Amino acid sequence: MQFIDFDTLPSKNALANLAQTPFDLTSDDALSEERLETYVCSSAGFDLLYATQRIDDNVLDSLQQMVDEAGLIEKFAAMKRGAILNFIEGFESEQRQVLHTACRDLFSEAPLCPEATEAAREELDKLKLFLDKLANRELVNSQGQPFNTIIQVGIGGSDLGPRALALALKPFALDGRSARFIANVDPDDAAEVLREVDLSRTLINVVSKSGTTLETLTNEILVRRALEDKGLNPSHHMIAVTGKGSPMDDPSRYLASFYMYDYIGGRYSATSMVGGVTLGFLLGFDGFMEILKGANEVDIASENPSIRRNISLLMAMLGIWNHNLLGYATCAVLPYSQALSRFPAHLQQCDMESNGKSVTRSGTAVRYKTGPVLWGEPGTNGQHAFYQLLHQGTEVVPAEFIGFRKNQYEQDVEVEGTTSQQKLLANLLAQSIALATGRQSDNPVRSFAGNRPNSILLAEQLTPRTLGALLAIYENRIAFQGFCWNINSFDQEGVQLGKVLAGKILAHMVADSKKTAQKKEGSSTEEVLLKVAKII
Ligand code: G6Q
Repeated sequence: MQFIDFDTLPSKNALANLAQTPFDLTSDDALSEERLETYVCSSAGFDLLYATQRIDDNVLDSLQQMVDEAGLIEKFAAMKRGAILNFIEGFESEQRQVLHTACRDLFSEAPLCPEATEAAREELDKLKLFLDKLANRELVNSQGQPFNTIIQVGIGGSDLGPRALALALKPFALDGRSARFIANVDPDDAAEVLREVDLSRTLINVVSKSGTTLETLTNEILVRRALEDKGLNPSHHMIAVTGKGSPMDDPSRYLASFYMYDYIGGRYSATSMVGGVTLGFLLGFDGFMEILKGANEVDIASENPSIRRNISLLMAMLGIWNHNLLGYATCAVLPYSQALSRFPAHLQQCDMESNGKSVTRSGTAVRYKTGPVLWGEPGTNGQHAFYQLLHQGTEVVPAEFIGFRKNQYEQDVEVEGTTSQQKLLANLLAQSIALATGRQSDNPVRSFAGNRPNSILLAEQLTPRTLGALLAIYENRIAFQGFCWNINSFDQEGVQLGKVLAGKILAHMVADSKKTAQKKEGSSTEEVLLKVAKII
């Protein structure tokens, strides 16, 4: 496999030339019927409508050339087959395979990385058994009642993905079941959740790949004490998901234990047991399998070498066109679905932790921009807030809209001739067009420059299957971009730094509090800051 720096790809020059005069979306009839029909890519239940990007066939051809020169499909396929792609050449680095896709490669007779899929299958079998015992009431609380709530205790990758998915799929929850999350070491995070649940009917799912994360271990103890305070036995309520051999790998402390593996990065772990236990409890085993099915469909579709037929690849390359060639610094993800309210937060981690890098695979400083700042909020709420800047600000923000033709509960109300779902979709489409075409007026206050690139990802309905697909579309988009920038999207030294610093500071705080106790005096915030600066 050849690893080539982004700025030495021959197509980069052709694209730089094309970027001098990108397609003008504000020109007369720019969004013709023909253009709207041409720039659509469909697969795994999603349509990507991208006529509102500043592209034409020449740009697409050059982006395709870039895909081929950088060997993006070859690298993606190698990743799925278990190649070690979490590495930096010549320097100490994680040196691991990247196999989150193996967790969902369960539906064909010949999985691409059989050992990893077999390991995933073993955990799924254990999960099924556990969920069956809960369903047939073999496993109940001390009063013989079924558990109705699960609290996932974890942070970062052990929280964001499962939380975003659980929130998005509430309408598909089994009767009476709910999922809650505690992540922050801020004690108020736990306090708020704990006061709202009946602990006697609650399972606590502690999730930490390393089994050493300060926030999670602290919150585990906090919840254990809360259970004990209510006279409940923690080992009858607590579940663990962790790496083999981690400090949390002690089944005697838990009602059930599940494993995740070092070849699955935290931010890519929602389809492993990190998401599986909580989502399986909430949706049932079959519901979780539907998520895996949707993700697997996209993983397969993402091997299509044609940029015009592969949604993840196309989104990756449109992102590179906007960020590296047109120079836009951020990217907004705007779901027109309240259920996806935490999805941008999950993507923010997945994308920015993966592609927020400054060295190439050979350890040299990159000479080009890598991952953009990614952010977002659900529409239409955002329209009444930050869309002002999207329409008229000096910063051009490429936008990725996400929408569904049908709402989840299928309950709706018709007001003045349209349903709420129709209003939601109409708003999405109107925003997309308005950002692209702009509006000229003699009054500068009411003028909209347009040419604000965006695309729409559209599916029928947000179900476990479509959500699995949506998740994988973005995961694979992130991988493609990282390959194209020739960076390692699969390590996270910035996060590790935070963990190390927190440990150091806390060790000093413990030592200090002993001294202060002897001297019977406290430290001012400024003194603490000064000490922290010295420690770091
Ligand atoms: C994700 C990151 C990071 C990680 C958390 C929690 O890719 O590595 O967000 O998931 O720091 O780590 P543990 O699961 O080890 O507690």
